[in-house]
Amino acid sequence: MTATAIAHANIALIKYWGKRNVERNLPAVGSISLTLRELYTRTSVTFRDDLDGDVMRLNGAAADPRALRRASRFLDHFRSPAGIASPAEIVSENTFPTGAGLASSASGFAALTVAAAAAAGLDYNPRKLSELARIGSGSAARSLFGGIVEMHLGEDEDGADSVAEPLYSEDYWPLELLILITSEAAKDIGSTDGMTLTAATSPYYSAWVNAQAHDLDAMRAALAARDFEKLGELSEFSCLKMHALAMSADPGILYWNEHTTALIHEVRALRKRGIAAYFTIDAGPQIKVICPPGGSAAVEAALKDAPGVRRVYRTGLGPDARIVTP
Ligand code: 2P0
Repeated sequence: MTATAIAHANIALIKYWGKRNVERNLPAVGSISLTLRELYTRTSVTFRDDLDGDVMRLNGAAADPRALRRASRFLDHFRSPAGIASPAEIVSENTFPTGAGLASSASGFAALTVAAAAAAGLDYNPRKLSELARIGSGSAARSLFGGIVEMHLGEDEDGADSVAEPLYSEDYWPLELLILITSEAAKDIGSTDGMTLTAATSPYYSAWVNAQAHDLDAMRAALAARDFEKLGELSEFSCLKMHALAMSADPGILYWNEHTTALIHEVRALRKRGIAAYFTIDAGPQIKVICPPGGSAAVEAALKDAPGVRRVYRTGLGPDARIVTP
């Protein structure tokens, strides 16, 4: 009753922000993302009768009580169909900082899903695993799949069709990404709380939700044509729109620091000099730069010493989540 899984982080080009059902964690909008090779979570789950309750180690230390409670509740979705009453030991490691806008909940819940299902002896297909991962964290549904992935909004009240689907494998278009870390501090307001506040208070929320189908169509067309400029323009548009939406909540949510803003200008200045690069930003202050195949070395050289850049990750597109030997 033990299994170990790896799942890769992902970065959305067309962003998810907002839930249509908070309890079931159903998104209010679809999204499209890239799965990242170098950033991943490795998680082991062991169901053990000798434990008094669930225990979890995260990056070598006992997980904080909130993270443990969230993981515990999530594991009930596997214990219950498998008829397992035993507590679980969870051991999880990330190759990157946790909780700082680097999609740790995406790879974390995806890896936990794959490991927990295998440890519980549940033979679920990837679609079902994606549905379960979504209950843990919306973006985790996308981390089940490698390459380029679409998360569907879905229509079912129970969320059975709010699942991700692979659009293209990682070989289709070997895009490269740079992740420029400007702060390793955990963020003040998490994505879930940020989305709930935004939906409840932003005057722009319905406009955001209503425009998403159009943005998804446009991104699918850019991907089908391997049109890098269009992909980049749409990514910046969706990113800035999402952050403008969050800023329009009451009180406004601002995930950026001064370096984030400066780096937006730097990326746009690079383009004026003929270097292909577009930014996107998630619920944190890090800048992610999308580069065409073979293009990330020049962008890294140009940006790695910019003020406020503490660390740089460079990555291509990664594979599906999977079971590994411990
Ligand atoms: C995304 N983000 O599409 C968007 C853009 C952050 C900004 O999905 O509440 O951790 O667990 O479903 O998936 C981060 O939010 O939120 C996220 P929950 P999640 O990648």
